[in-house]
Amino acid sequence: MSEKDFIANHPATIENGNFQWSAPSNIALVKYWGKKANQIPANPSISFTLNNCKTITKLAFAKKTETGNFSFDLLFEGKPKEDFKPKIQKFLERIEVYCPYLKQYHLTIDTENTFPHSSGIASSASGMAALSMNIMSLEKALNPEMSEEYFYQKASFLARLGSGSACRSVKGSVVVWGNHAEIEGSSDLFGVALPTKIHDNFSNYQDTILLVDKGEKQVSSTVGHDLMHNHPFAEQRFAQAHENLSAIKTVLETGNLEDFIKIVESEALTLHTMMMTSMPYFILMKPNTLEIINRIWKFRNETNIPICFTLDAGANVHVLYPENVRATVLQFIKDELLGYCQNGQYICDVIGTGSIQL
Ligand code: 2P0
Repeated sequence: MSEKDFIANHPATIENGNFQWSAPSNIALVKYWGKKANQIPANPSISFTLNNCKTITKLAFAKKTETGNFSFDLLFEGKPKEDFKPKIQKFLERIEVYCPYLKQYHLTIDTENTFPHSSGIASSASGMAALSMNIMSLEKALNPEMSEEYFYQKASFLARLGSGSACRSVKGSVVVWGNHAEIEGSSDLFGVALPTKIHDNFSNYQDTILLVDKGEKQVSSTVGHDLMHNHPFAEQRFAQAHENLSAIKTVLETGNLEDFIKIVESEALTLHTMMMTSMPYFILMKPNTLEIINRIWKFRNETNIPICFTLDAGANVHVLYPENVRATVLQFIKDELLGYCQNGQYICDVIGTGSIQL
């Protein structure tokens, strides 16, 4: 598939209607950090799709007479939210060439998250994915012949243009985004479900998100990605991501949790190392992030329970572990880790399957 395959030319034959989709957040195991023009990733990444942290978006559309500009209202939890509008406007402009029919409609986008606003959990992945699913439902209504494969590929393609990681929140439990020599069908343009059988060790894999710092992001992801241009270690990092993706593909097939832990924790620390070694430089962890990591390592050494951590571009910690140790790990988290969380807050999540039409 190339970009041109995603250009739609369907007349806007429907007067009005509405759709509603939920889309989950995702947590990267091999991280996307650095991008080229047009939201093309500098390296391939892979993520677990989450289940409970999600955005629910309703899109209502009504034909209008003036078609020169985009026209939309943006509601967050039912109330107008002006400060979200510029991001949506930019997104619509980016996808205009692929979805020209959108200018024929007035759109009402009504969106909400299942996780607390400003929890430090990025809503851009789930938000852009949920909006893209709705847009594709509209496109499918205009073009009922569309195949299911195309529907999901283009939804992921559009989501990527909104926010890179959003393309991994469309379909599948383990999603790869970015060309990788050993993963058939992988693409820089959209995410694809890892096309191999995942070992049972990863069924219902748990992700408990410890909210260490719920404040505004210190560095936007756009700025962060940008810092990989002219970064002294960029080329080595991009090569390493390809190697780690090869290795984790094998791990996901064989169920080797020891190797899983090594790759996932190393990826998280590498992401943060890139931020510490860029110019300007940033430390995105907080003291409590390090306390939690040390507690996790101590617990793992003492119990041999295969729990590990990963991080996004912030201070919160994602604690990953298999379902069969859930009770023990949750007790450990409550006893030893919640004291390091802001107001003791955490979110229990589990690997999910992607977007759902409601
Ligand atoms: C990831 N992150 O793979 C990496 C790891 C955060 C840490 O993708 O500029 O919001 O919208 O394409 O997707 C966060 O960056 O960036 C991110 P844009 P995005 O999940």
